[in-house]
Amino acid sequence: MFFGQKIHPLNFDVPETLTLTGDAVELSGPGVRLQIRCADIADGCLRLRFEHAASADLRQHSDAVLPEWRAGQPIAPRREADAVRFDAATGAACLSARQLRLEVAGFNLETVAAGIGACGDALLLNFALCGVDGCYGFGERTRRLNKLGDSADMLTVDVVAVFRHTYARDDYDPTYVAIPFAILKTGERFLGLFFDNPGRAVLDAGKSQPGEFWYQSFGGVTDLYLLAGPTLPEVVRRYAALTGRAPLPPLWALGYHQCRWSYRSATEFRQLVAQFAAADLPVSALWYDIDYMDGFRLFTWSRQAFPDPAALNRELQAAGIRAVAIIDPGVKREPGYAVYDSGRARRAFCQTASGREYVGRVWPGDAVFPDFTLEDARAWWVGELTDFLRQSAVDGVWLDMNDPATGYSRAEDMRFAHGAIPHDRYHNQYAHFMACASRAACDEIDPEGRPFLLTRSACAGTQRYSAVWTGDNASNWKHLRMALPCSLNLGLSGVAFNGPDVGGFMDDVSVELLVRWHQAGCLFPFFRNHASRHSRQQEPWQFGPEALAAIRGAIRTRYRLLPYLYQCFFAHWLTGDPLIRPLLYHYAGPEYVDLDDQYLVGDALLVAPILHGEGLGPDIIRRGVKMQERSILLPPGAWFDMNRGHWLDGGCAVHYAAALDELPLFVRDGAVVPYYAGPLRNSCMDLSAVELHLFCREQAARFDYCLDDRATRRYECGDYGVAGITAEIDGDRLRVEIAESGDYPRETVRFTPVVYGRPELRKLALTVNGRTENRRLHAGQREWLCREWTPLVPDHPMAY
Ligand code: MIG
Repeated sequence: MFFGQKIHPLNFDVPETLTLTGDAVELSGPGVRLQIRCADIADGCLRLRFEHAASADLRQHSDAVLPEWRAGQPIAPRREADAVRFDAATGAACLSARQLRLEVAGFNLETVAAGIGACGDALLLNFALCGVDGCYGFGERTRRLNKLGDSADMLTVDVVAVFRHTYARDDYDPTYVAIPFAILKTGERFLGLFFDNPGRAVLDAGKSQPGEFWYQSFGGVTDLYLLAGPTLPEVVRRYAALTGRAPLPPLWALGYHQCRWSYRSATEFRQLVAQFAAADLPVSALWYDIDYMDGFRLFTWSRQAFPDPAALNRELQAAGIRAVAIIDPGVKREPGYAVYDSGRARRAFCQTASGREYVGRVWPGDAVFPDFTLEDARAWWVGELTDFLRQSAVDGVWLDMNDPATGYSRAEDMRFAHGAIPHDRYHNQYAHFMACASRAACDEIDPEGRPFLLTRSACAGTQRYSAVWTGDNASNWKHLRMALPCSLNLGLSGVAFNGPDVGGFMDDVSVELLVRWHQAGCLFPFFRNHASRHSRQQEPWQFGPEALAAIRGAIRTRYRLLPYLYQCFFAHWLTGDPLIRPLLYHYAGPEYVDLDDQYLVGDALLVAPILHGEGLGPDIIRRGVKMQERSILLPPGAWFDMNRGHWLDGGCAVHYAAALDELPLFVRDGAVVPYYAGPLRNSCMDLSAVELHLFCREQAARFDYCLDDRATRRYECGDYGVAGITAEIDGDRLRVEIAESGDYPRETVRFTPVVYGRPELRKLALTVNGRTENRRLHAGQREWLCREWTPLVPDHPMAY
């Protein structure tokens, strides 16, 4: 089968009769015997299970859903004339031989005529898209945010390898990630459809047949989870509860990352440290791409280039910089190479149907692949990876080529469980189980700490183990533009911790593109500059002082806002809300349905990056400075413009011109933005003192600030507190209330209010927790983007 091909609906057999057998409903006819069961999973979550009764393997091989939700409460079908109903508190499913009707939280969905069918082990569900005006999710995708009129092939692939001449386009499909999750929108009601089947599947939202949503799985069990809204956040939160949320990352992982394929020697790493310092740029991690290895042998180092990796990495750590190393799954097939020998002895590698070790051809040449679905193979991997990380003092793990890329060999011959399970059952989950085992290795090394892992391929649920980057993009404006909807949809699909290669991976970046990409991405959850070995160097200082200054503004802004980003991660862990969000996450109206060239970070910041340059879009000259112009939709309410330092009225679209060093960034009236005002020294940050930037024009500002040790995983057991912050301007007085609650020592963070209020309030008296402070607020200087702003700051540091 080629990419993009589907099974023609006319090739599906349609059931003709319905029978009831215990908890199951059987739909049958010539060529089709489907068993359907329904279960109540949780409040707002209902599951329909579709099994082919004649299939040889009736197990659900997916690891997407958290174990605690897998069983569910079976719902007994109730007969109703020629149909049956499954009724639950969340909603109902009504099934006849030829039709399925769903009613969940005010959202109705039904299959079209001949909309349920089977073609061998393939399953078809075709729904009518009556009144549906938006579709979101789909995991990591190209093209636009709204997937209505689009389709997605759920198959994980090494994109550049399979689209060798077309990788630079903005419409390739499939991608590295397969998450069969769709969120339908009708007016202001949303419904989530999660088709839990780890095998290849197609989701087509009206591309092949306008007005119809097609789901086709090519084999295996499909669990359709219906996730109630009615709002978009409710759907997203329910999906995240079902498949898991990202654990809190270490603080350093939230900083700026510098990568290239490859920095080739210890000398080069030391030079980078010096270059970052000379450029006055903080950096949190430097990355080892494949050339650190000895002949691409996993868990080895090229000793000429890196004589003492552990010493080098400790040296980096002392400078506040962490080291992340790439780990590919392919193990060089070389008798005598210890990793191969020990894996072979443990029978840890994937096999062909007849029981041979499956051989692919990737970086090390002929290579075998760990079967991460086997507990014993995972245990072997944990041992090998643990030793490697320990001995080399590496801090983070970068999982690549796990789509899995097998190079010369066709992947279908790679089978699992010693050849017993066909490739398709675990193809899309290969990276998932690799990430699971790799995280276990990190846990082994530091059971109390927080690991950092990044993976290229992923499926539903992988967010529990690893962050995801969106793979090999290209240095062109289309790919910068596409990075927004791609990361936004990935976030709506449970993978909150994600981001693109900043600057673009393939091809040569230009000055403007590099600057604009840093600005667009500096508030993404994951922020890493990375380029291919064939591309020109694209470190921030490669293009002269003007570009460097602009990039510095973006990078430093990220570090200033790191406490806010950290709070967004905390909120994600608590609720499932993504970090970066399309505007329709919080604002209702038709103008937001397709809006994907601007985004929100949390609910307070609005980023509308410049996504064009070099004559490709409107540019103007103002006061002798070249600027790029774009239109920005500001939702209702007042927004503080961080470039110009004044309030704008929302509820309209504005034309905005931004010089090369400007990122259009706005803060909502009523927001509290935690800000780090201390010295910037790579990833060394003392967050025991944080400024609370209070944006109070008309609105009182509120925020729940989570307090924890920011380093261990004790928060998972409830060891964290919440500082409930409110701020209000009342006449000539600023009243701030900070009330701490929860299971954490009090007053471990010193908060200092900084006010962005109405300009007429030059001097405010300050009341904190009912106590009048004799400090007054004066105009002060704060660094935002490339500017210094003058909000009202206390005359000297304060505690409350
Ligand atoms: O065949 O390790 O997506 O980030 O630099 C290419 C080399 C293998 C693909 C990854 C890319 C990485 C590159 N890898």
